[in-house]
Amino acid sequence: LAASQGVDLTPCEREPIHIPGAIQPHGALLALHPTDWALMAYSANASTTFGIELGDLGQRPLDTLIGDTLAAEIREAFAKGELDGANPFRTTACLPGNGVLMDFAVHSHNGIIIVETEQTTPGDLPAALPRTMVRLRDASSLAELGRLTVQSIRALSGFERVLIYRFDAEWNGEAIAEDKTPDLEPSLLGLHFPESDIPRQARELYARNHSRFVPDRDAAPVSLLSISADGGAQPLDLSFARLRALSPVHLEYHRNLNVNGSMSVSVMKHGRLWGLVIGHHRQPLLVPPALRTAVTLLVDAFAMRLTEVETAADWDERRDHVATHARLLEQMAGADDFVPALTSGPVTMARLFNAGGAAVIRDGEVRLDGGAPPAEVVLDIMETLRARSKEGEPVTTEHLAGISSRFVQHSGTASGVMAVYFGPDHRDALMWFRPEVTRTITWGGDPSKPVSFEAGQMRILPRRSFERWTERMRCYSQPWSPWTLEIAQSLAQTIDEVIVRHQRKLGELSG
Ligand code: BLA
Repeated sequence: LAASQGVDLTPCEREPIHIPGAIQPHGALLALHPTDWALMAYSANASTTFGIELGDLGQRPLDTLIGDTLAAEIREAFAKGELDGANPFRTTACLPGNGVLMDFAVHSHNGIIIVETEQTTPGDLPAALPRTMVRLRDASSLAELGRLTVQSIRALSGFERVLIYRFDAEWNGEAIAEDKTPDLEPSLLGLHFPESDIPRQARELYARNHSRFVPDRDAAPVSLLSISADGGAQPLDLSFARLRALSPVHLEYHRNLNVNGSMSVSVMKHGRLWGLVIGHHRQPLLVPPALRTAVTLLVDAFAMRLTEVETAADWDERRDHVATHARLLEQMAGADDFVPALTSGPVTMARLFNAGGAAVIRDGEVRLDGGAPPAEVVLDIMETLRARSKEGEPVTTEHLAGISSRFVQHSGTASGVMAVYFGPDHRDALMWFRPEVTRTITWGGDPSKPVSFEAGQMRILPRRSFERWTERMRCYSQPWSPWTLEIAQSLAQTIDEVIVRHQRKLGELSG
């Protein structure tokens, strides 16, 4: 799981996707020098777009290409420092050469002004947008927020499928919300994909530039031509260019997925890439510029509500756990012996922490509750973990097999373990076990045949991805949130106090 944190880059991570030397053909690009506004580079389709002879392009000042007014606006925006790549200058204007209405996005990056333009039609933001925003504002859970987001973005954009893809701590991903046309099979909801499907440099770029639209996967990219004296020694950095041609490797992935038109819009939370809203279309799909803006606004609205609904969900889960914890304390208070009180009362400790099972170890004796390895293995795990813990500090692991390979065979019940210690010299313990994560995935069909897709290309790559993900996640459990440890420790502390009180009572009796 640590592969992505190392310094070694995989071939996928090595592709310099920010300098492809080409753009997608549904627009044209001009790169200008900010001091004299001279043209440094242009896309090979620029002469057609601007209605100007190719040979003349380099000689023409910006004003004659895009009009005096727009050129002046861009210069002013640049002077005010308002050509930020993440928040480009946007406008529509008719080209002086041919009168065609164009959408413009202009930004400056690494000291170069990049003007991108594509044909558009007059129109306002979609009328449905305000109502959708209100619905998103009122959503009370991640599930509801996600569902509303994918539904409204699909309705707005026309994609056949819209997904919310959430990254985990290791950058694997899961499709947590989906809206799709009924004849698009299979559903990808709940499927997991490995970290490598969206390599590191892509994630880093997506954290800075928040959207990508590919209207036509198979459209031949248009080369960038340089007219600077040095022949363009530096390839033009398209990190923030909306027309950037996407990686051919990734386009191949989409070919295998039977996806043609696509989009991905970044969901940012606390400055970090939390996930993507992904759009799929089997045919080419050109989402007009104004609708693209609407889509990105909705994704931003989703992102702004995220922290709130996730925090609320976290609190709900915590509250349930606090209630269970309280029940366990009550059961212990009413019992002579706390071990059965924890493991065989109406509520047992395995109910906590989405664990498959739990155990109490006291004086070398093991009491199991739910799905757990055999008692002697539980003792072995306890000793192994204690050897790694300082002064009886609690231990959690989501990958017990990584601590010792002899536990691999128990990953079905104990891929992850939490142990909190109590008693004299911390020799006793409460333990919780979590199974291997792949077994806890909900699949529509037979879990042993997780992707029973029919023949055909579409079905193959996600399945391989899933298999790679499964391989990576072998012997891993879900990670333990910090608050689970707090509750477990509080339980162990109570037991310590109970024991101490009991011993004091015994002392009083004998004294
Ligand atoms: C990029 N990979 C991406 C992107 C997505 C995925 C969403 C963002 C680009 C976009 O907007 O389409 C992956 N797409 C998915 C997944 C689903 C989906 C998981 O629809 C599931 C629902 N990809 C690989 C391998 C390599 C790879 C093995 O699977 C490398 C050899 C590369 N993926 C790769 C690269 C990019 C990418 C290089 C960057 C594309 C770019 O922005 O230029």
